[in-house]
Amino acid sequence: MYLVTNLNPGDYVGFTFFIGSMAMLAATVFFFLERNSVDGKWRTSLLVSGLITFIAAVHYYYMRDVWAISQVSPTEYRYIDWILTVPLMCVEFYLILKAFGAKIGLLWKMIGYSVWMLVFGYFGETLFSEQSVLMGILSTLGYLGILYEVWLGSAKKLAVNSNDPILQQAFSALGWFILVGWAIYPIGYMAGTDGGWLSNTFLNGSMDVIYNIGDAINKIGFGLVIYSLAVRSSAKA
Ligand SMILES: *C/C=C(C)/C=C/C=C(C)/C=C/C1=C(C)CCCC1(C)C
Repeated sequence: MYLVTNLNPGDYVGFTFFIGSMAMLAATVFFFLERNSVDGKWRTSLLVSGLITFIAAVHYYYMRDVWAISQVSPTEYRYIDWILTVPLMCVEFYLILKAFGAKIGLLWKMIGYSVWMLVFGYFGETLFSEQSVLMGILSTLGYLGILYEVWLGSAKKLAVNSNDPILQQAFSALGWFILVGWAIYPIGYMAGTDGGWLSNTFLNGSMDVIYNIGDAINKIGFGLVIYSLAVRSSAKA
């Protein structure tokens, strides 16, 4: 049975779940259809962008209903979405870096860091919510690992040594998404977990709104940046 429940006035979490599900769906159609208008070497990147928003769209449909019916944060669906989409974002990175000579080991390292980050985040929101601060710190170590690879480590070195300015721009744009866009998530976590460092501020109760904004920026925005670089690089070729 499919239940339809109206949203309450002022239910911003509900609003953003609804907008999020539509935006992810529209972005998916866009990325899939635009694949044909770019150069061959960018097609896989656009395919992965579309898969990321597709996976998110499906989860948003579920999360939106869970929220509308029960007003409970759909933590499990959220983390199932992330455990699939964050590694795919690492794949996006790898696809760009492959042109610079990246080895598959770098992809596995980044996926390892992101799984670590998400597992401890999930623990902090659920099974070990009394230790949410400790879990958040452990999770952040994984995030720092990713940041290190991208800004200082082997990924950065590969990009610096390349001579393709458009690929370098793509790499640097994705680096900024990870530094600034991904930093939105720990803010949501600190606002929403028991004893979280922002749980006594005006942000209290807005964890899902913050996560939803983060997802729109990082999944759709990230895909659009890749799209625009792909279009520019195809026009030059
Ligand atoms: C599409 C979904 C994305 C890009 C999700 C990214 C999620 C994070 C970067 C989450 C990070 C967290 C921390 C760094 C500490 C607190 C716990 C998390 C999991 C919210």
